[in-house]
Amino acid sequence: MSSQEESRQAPAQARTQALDGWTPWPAEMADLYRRAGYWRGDTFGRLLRERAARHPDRIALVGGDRRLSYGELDRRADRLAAGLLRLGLRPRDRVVVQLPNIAEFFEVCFALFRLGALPVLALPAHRRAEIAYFCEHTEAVAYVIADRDGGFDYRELASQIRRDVSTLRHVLVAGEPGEHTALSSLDREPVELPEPAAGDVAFFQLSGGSTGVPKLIPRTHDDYLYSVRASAEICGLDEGSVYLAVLPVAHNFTLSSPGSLGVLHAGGRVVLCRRPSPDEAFPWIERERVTLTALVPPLASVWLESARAARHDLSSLKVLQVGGARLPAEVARRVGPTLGCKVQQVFGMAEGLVNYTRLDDPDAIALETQGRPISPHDEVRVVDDEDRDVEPGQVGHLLTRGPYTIRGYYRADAHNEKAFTRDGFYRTGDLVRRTPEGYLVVEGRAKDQINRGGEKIAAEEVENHVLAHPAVRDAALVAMPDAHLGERSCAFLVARGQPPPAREINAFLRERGVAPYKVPDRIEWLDALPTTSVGKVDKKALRRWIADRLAQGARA
Ligand code: OOB
Repeated sequence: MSSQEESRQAPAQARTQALDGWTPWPAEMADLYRRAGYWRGDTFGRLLRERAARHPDRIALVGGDRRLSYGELDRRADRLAAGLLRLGLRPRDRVVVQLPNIAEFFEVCFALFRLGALPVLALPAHRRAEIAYFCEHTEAVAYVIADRDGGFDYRELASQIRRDVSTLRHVLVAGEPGEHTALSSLDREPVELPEPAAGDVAFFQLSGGSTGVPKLIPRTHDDYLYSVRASAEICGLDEGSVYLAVLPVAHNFTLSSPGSLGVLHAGGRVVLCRRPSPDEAFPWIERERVTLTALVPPLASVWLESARAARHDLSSLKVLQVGGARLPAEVARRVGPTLGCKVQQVFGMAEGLVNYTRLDDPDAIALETQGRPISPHDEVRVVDDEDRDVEPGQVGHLLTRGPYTIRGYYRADAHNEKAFTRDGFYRTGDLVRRTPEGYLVVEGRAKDQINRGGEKIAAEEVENHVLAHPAVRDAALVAMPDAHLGERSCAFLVARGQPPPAREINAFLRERGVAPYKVPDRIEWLDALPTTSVGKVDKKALRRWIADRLAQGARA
């Protein structure tokens, strides 16, 4: 085959050098995933182009008072890409994107995909500490924000970040730009842009994490689009699907499981909801005849409560997905009778692997398991502390590798040694058991993390922030049970001298720019932290102590 023919047949495979700090799949696995038809050489930019060509006038996005057709979204992505190029952005430049659930999120992401620049998807709750880290670690050249959201002014945060991060050249604002650049000003005649390679990194997700600093997850067009396509199929999406994005759009669950991208892939409609409360979501469901949405367990409970007295017509809902944290079977059982739709459990992770209960599963599976993997090529192992497979049905550590699970975090060599096995399995940190039918039940967690109603808090990260306070000598953050959120965080602290009031510690953390959900829900002062026989902090004892204490309080 001449080289010309080769490049015509597989333009997306025309690889340049891999992005530094990224761990690609071994060549033989990449071949396998291509041969199996999982990796098709498609890109996000082309996906939108094709859908827009097929049905330009159909509505793709609804949010606030905006309604964008596929054709309009496609054009806007082209014009914004041209504007970004003119501004000086280049392929592979990293761009931290922190937007609420508004149409601009998709305009910006698709524009960056077209340009080959790499979005780093931050969450609206992140503050100075997290954003500065993402910008520094990725050497981001631009930061995209909304002017204000939920009473918070992102422009002020951006001004601080610009002062602190030397690589950052542009702050782009959806809405009133203040001293920054308005996104709406970046509108140029489309220009011809080279297609990024499908096997290359397309963007970064964030890890819930369990270490001192957050980890970044590089996802390729090939791997992510496979998970999107397969998810859309498992969830039965088609052109009539209407998805309500309630959780933050940038989260893996909302974005791709099957989420907004799954619905855009299927030619359906994405409705963007700014707040997850029933007050805001229910009217959208009625007005747009929403068929599918995704919630974390605490929100599902709140919705079920409100739905009983709802004045809105929710009858269009066919599937309610719940994931991000363990859904109690009692809550799962109430979904059908209360909302008149199916419940689907989703156990996924930004690193890759996503499990779904299937829509035709019997209740015993749909209500009591967290689903099974997307792909026949998702390899799942359940092992003991020495990485030996446990007996079938026993609880162990979940390890996984496959066609859409990363082989390493971005620029994190030392951590990758621990987070992945030598043969490339990701250590999820979850404790699971596998049913005879191959479904997973999440039984607990071995990672040092708090799952606060689906929001993940890395204990070490918060401990490091608390330890920066001059009055704190020692710190351990653990999960405590909570009737509503499942878990909340409790910080056990040892003072140097007189312990300051808890509110002083919390104010200190806010001042350091730590995201509000990471600020401890409770602080307990001790003379010393308990230790295990090998001298490590005995977090098990701390968890037991606070759980007992709360149980006593509840009885009293
Ligand atoms: C999702 O992704 P992340 O990256 O925020 O968090 C992943 C972790 C898992 O390792 C597990 O510890 C926990 O969240 N988790 C669940 C769960 N779903 C996630 N634990 C128990 N039951 C579940 N159903 O949370 C995520 C990504 C894609 C789809 C859905 C959730």
